[in-house]
Amino acid sequence: MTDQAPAVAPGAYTGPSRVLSGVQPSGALHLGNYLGALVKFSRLQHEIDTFIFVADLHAITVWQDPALLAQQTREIAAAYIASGLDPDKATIFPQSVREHAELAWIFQCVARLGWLDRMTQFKEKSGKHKERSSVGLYTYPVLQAADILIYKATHVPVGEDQKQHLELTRDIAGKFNHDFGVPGGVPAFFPQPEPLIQGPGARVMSLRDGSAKMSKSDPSDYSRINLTDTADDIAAKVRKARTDPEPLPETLEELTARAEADNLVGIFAALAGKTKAEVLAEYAGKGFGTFKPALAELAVEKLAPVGDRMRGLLADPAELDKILAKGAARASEAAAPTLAEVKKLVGFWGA
Ligand code: AQP
Repeated sequence: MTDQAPAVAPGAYTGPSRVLSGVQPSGALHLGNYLGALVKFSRLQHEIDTFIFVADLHAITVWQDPALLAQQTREIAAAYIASGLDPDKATIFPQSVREHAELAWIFQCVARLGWLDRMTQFKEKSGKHKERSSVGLYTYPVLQAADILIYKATHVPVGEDQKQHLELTRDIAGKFNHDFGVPGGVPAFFPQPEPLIQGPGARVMSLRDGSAKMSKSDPSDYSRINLTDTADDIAAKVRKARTDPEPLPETLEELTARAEADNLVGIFAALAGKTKAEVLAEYAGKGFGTFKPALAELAVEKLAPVGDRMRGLLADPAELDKILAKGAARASEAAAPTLAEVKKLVGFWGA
């Protein structure tokens, strides 16, 4: 047993590849969630066994109205399906299947306080009133490690803001393998999951401030494009997005120095399935008077059908509940053997 994250795991992980990720049911989904997470999920389901959950356990780290939480959970499930996840292919489920929380407790005893102290998201989210934050908000990355490792997931598609938490998951996996694995054991018990953070949609910034990430909790609705926004809302938000008076530059280097312009070009690129360089090749020298309407048109073309599909799915909550219940049963079935093995490795009575 050590207090440090071991530099190397005892052996390579040789199990099958599996994808896991999730989104919190804590408010309307926005373009950042869509590009940073949702579109990646539906792409991956065709390549790897995919588990995607609605993070209701994470959501309650801050206050959620109990009268709304179940409906918010259905909304995220609807957004998954509307953006292309197929419930017959991927497992779509609520995070509150019991194995996640049970493994999270064991991981709380593996993770070190010093590791959590370094998490920047807690510092950002707790702000100046850290002593009034829930303990769950502080330990949430440990639960996230359990979410991932209970399925021995090897790949985690997330936005860039989650990179540090993924590193913590890798540290927890490494330390568990070291402390409880078969001595010198090959293969390793848990994999060291890889974050899948690529493309121009990995970090979508606020439309009002190019230095802040687009976020559900930003008080200004004009800072984000919601998946349920109408075509008129989307056009108005793009038109009002903060920019500078210069035309778009020729090179990526010049673009990087202009946060707001960089963000809009990145959004265009992600929606169009192009690189930022390709977008600049088309729009360099043109002003925002030309670029913004083109971006608004593209955003409406890509997002309006997702919003329409979401509304259609939400009109039949019983069907969404059926999908979530089936997913929960499938998830539990996949998680139970890992939890049983973990209990045995830790040495619990009766395991
Ligand atoms: N701005 C973003 N750009 C790219 N990806 C993003 N994600 C979130 N914001 C951006 C990715 O979306 C997934 C789900 O996030 P979440 O709902 O679990 O929580 P979050 O990251 O806390 O989302 P928000 O919008 O920022 O919520 P609040 O305001 O409540 O904190 C993750 O993969 C995340 O990386």
